[in-house]
Amino acid sequence: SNGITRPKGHKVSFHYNSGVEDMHFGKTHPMKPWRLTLTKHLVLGYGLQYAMDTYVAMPASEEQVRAFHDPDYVDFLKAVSPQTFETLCKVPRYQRFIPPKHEGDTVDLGPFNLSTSPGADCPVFDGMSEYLFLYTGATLAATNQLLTGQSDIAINWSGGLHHAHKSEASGFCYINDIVLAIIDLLHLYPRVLYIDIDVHHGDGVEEAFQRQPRVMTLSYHRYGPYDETGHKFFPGTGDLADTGLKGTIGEHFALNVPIPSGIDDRQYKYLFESITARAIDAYKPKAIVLQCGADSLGGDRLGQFNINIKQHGECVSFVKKQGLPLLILGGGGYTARNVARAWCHETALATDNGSQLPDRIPLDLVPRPQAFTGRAHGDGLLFPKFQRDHKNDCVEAELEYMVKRLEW
Ligand code: VJV
Ligand code: CA
Ligand code: ZN
Repeated sequence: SNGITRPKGHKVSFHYNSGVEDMHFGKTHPMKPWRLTLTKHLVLGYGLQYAMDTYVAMPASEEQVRAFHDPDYVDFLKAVSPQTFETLCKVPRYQRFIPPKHEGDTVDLGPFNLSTSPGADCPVFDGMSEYLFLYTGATLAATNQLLTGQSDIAINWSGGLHHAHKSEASGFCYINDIVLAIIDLLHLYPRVLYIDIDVHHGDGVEEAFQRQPRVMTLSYHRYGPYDETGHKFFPGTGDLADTGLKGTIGEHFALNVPIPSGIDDRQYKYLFESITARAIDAYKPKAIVLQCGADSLGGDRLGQFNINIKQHGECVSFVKKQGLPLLILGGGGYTARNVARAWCHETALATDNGSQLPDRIPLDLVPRPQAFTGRAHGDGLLFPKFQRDHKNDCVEAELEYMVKRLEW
C-alpha cells in the first residue's frame, strides 16, 4: 500500500474538468493552464484520489455567471473567440465597455479589457469561452458540495481568479469564480471569510463585497512603492489603510496586508498566523474560502516573495485547523513545476496525508501514462532545494507594525 488513507472526521472533494488543460493564452504569456496537468498528474501519481471524492465538473451556466457579472459581459464571453472578436466589438451595446486609451498603452484594448494583441494580460484565445465556464463550473460544484454538507473541504485548483470585475476582465482573470462562490455560500452562511495568499492583491473580490459586512476579505500581497520600471506591482491596490468602503456598513470588513519583496517563511508565518487568527476570532465566520495562488512561492516567474512550499502549505493547514466548511481554490502561479508541487502537497494536507508523500512518486502505485517516470518534475523532488532569489526588503519593524495596526 502507498500509505494514502481517507481522512478521519472530515470529507474532502476534488472538482476538476481536464478541458481546461489544453488552453493557450499565447506563446509567452505567463499563465500556463498546463500547470494544472502537472498538478493532476502529481495528485494521481501519489494516489491522493483514494483519500477524497473526485468529480468531473460541468461548465457553469450563463445564468450562474450573471449572479455577479453584467449580462452584456456574460453574453460577450459566451460568444467570443479569435474568429468572432472583431465582429462582436462592432455590436453597439458593447461599445460602452471599451476602456479609454491611456498614454503609452502598447496593446489595443477592446470591450471589457479584452484584446487579441499578443502582449495583452487578458487575450482572446481559442477555446477561451469553454475554459472560463469550465473553471467557474468546478468552483460552483465545489461550493455546492459544501452547501449540501457532502464535503467539509472542497478543492478546485483551476479556480481562484480574483481580479475579474463585474464587467471587465483583469490580470488573466475573466470570470470571478470566487465572488460567485461566496454569493452562493451567503445563502446558507451568515458570515464568510475570504483569505487570499496569492502574491497579488485580491482586488476583484474585495471590490465586490466592499459595501457589506457579511463577507470579510483578507489579502496578503506584494505592495510597495514604484519599482525601477516606474510601475507599481499589479494591481497597485490593497494598502493597509484600505479596509472597505467608507461610509457604508461594509467599512472595516476588508483587511489588507501589504508586504515588501523577499519576505521569508518565518516572517510570512508570523504575519499570516497572527493576523488570520485575530480576524477569525473577531469575525467568527461560518465558512472560509481560501485562494492559494502559488505565485507567492520563491522562484516564481512573476512573484517576488521567498516563501517555500512548506510554509505555503502551513497556511492551508492553519485555515483547515479552524474546522469550518472550507473552499480551497488555486489562482496565480507561474513557475509551473512549483505550482504542481505546492498544490499536490496541499491536496495531501487537506486529506491528512501531508506526511505520506515521499520526494519521489512510488512507482508501484497505479496504472499511469508511460510518460510518468516516477520523478516529480525538474530535479525530481517534491520538495526541491530551491528558492530565495528575491531581494529581502522586509523590515521586521514593518511586519510588527502591521500586526499591531490590524489588531482592533
Ligand atoms: O502589470 C500588469 C499590467 C500591465 C499592462 C499590460 N502589460 C501586458 C503588462 C503590464 C500593467 N499586469 C500584470 C497582471 C498580473 C496578473 C496576476 C494574476 C493573478 O496571479 O493574481 C491571479 C491569476 C502582469 N504581470 C506580468 C504580466 N502582466 C505579463 C503579461 C504578459 C506577458 C508578460 C508579463 C502578457 C502577454 C505576454 N507576456 C506575451
Ligand atoms: Ca493576495
Ligand atoms: Zn497572482
